[in-house]
Amino acid sequence: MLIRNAPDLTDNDVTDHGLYLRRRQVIGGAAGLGLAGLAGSASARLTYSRGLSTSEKATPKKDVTSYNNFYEFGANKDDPARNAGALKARPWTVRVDGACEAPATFGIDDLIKGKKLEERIYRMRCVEGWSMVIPWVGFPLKDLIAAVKPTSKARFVAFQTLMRPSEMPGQRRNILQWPYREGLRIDEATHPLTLMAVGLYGDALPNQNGAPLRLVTPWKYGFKGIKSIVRISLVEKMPATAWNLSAPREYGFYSNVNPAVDHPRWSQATERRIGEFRRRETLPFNGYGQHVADLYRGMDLRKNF
Ligand SMILES: Nc1nc2c(c(=O)[nH]1)N[C@H]1C(S)=C(S)[C@@H](COP(=O)(O)O)O[C@H]1N2
Ligand SMILES: [Mo]
Repeated sequence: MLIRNAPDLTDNDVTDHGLYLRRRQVIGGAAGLGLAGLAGSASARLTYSRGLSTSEKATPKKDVTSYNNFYEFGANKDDPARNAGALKARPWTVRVDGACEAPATFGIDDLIKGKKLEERIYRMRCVEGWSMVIPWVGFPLKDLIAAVKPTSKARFVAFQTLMRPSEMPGQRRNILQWPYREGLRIDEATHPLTLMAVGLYGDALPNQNGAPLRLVTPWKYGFKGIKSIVRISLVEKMPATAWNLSAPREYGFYSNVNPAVDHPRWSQATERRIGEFRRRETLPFNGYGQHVADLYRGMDLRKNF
């Protein structure tokens, strides 16, 4: 899986000691802010693998937490940071159901407890043509899917965001069909790169970034990374997704980053890395092709955009 000569990936999965200590300090400090769920009683065993992380410079935390897309809180980039304080991210439950033998409703802190959290520094490419490098903390989605024992009918995974217009002003307007929905094929969902993020820069996720739990699929456009998830369903048929329902010609189900397939209204060949002046070239699968290209072997990626 890991390619040794990949320039931006480390070639092993061992814990980086400096990082391990630094993160333990950060998490220890965070515990007092009500983030005990991230630390847990087994904090001594927390390891932050860097095996799948990029070594590119992370985008400053200030930008990651103030330049956001989260339409439930408004359509401008600064709306989420301004309005998401109203969201109550505790208590919080996540229902995992559908084609599985052991459907369950997890309290968010129980879900996080006992998970080996990892730091994953991933590139994120928004379909609008900008990008960031974000140090997430989370666990592989495949671990959660395995816990509910999927049946052979589980061919896709459908995700839903919280529906709570009282705390999410954007949901009082029909900008999208609420709740926000996303989906993955089961092999995409169980791919080692696919992360359930619960933290950012070593702290619990800020509300504007999708607290308390959001999806991260770094080889796909950012909108696949659905925020503030309350339901994950294993399903037989390809599920509906919010952006595809809204503009099917512009946003397909797969939404893999692809510089060769333009958005109907703009080119996808280049991107603006937040904090940089000159645009850079966009890479196929956002630079993760050596990990994920096999998932799409034989598929026409123009048709399946
Ligand atoms: N529920 C929900 N999830 C969402 C969105 C949204 O509007 N609502 N926007 C998406 C888009 S377009 C992007 S680019 C990323 C942005 O994530 P960030 O703000 O944490 O960088 O979140 C995605 N997840
Ligand atoms: Mo986006």
